[in-house]
Amino acid sequence: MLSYGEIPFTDRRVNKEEWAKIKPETKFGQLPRLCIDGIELYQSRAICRYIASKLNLRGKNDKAAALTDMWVDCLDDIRSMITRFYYGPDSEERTKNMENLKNVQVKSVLSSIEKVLEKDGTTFLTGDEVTWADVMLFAYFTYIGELLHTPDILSPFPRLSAIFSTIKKSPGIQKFLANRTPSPPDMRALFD
Ligand SMILES: N[C@@H](CCC(=O)N[C@@H](CS)C(=O)NCC(=O)O)C(=O)O
Repeated sequence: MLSYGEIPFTDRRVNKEEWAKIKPETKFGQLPRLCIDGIELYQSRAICRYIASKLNLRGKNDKAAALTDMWVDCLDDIRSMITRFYYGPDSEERTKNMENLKNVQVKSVLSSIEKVLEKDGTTFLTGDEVTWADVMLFAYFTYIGELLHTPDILSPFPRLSAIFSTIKKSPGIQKFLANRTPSPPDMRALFD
């Protein structure tokens, strides 16, 4: 969200040892944390929503903002459906679940969402203007594409793909992608 809005920031990553030192001083014992405007903010969606407010991406009125929040929660459900199994230890059950998520469950949810977009006939998730839900769609599906090793996961869904591409082409995201630290093939390595 910060990159999309071209708001300069310091992206501080911590290793396991640093995290053990920092954790007790965090509000809920978790990251991410955003220090901004004299406040210390936790919870990723609350953080993104705050930045979205600064960028006028919450939706043009209360109804549009509610629909935008709805889409963000809907996308977050897909992320959580995957991460629930992804971050578990290797097992036959995990392999089976991941295959099923990749080949059946995620496609089925995406197909339902694509139908909703077709029916609504809007360019973006909430109407014809970009909102933070569209930026989150890009962020979530970049992450999900990496988790499932299927970067083209949205390609069978033209409306979702079009939103993803529009956000990807924005100057802030192009800069972010050019400078981004590559993710490891198995994201569980980040927590070793
Ligand atoms: N609901 C929180 C979840 C945050 C969360 O689960 N953070 C994990 C990393 S992804 C964490 O800080 N884990 C370290 C720990 O629990 O020690 C959010 O969206 O920010």
